[in-house]
Amino acid sequence: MRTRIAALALSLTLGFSAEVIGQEAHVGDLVVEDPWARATASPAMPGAAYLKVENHGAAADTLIAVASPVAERAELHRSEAEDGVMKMRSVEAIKVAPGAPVIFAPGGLHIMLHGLKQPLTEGSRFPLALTFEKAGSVTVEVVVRPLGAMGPVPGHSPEHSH
Ligand SMILES: [Cu+2]
Repeated sequence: MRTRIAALALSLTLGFSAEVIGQEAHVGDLVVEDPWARATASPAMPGAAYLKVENHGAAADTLIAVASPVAERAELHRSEAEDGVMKMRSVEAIKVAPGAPVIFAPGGLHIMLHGLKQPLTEGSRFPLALTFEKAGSVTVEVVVRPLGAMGPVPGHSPEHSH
C-alpha cells in the first residue's frame, strides 16, 4: 500500500504531462494496466472506463467491485451482440486467472460510471478503485481519452488507424 502511494505521488510530482502510456498498478500478484476512459459529451451520459488486468500469481483471483469518486455508482458491464443488437449486461464478478489477461475494451467488458458528477473531459484524470477477492483493493488513475477513442494509446481511434 505504502509503495503504491509513493509511486503515485512520484508520478504526480514528475507530472507526466501530455500522454501517460504504460501505466501500471500492482496489487498482490495482479497488475492493472493502462486505465483509460472515453470523454463524455453531456453530464447526463454515463462514463465508460477500460483497462487490462493480468495475474502473475499461481491462483485465480476475482474482481468483485469497482468505485470512483467521480460517479455515484460504478458497475462491471459486458456488451454483447444479441440477434445483431448490442446489449449491455451488468456482471457480478470477473475472474482473473493466471495467464489469461482480462481486457476491458469498447464493445466488450467495461466499467460503467453512472451518475457522473461532471462530464469526463479529454486529458483529465480520475481515480478508480478496484477490489479483488484475494489481492484486496488498488486505486488507479484513469486517463480520459477523446470521445470515440478505441484504446489507451493516442492515434488508435477509428479515424487514425486500422
Ligand atoms: Cu455499460
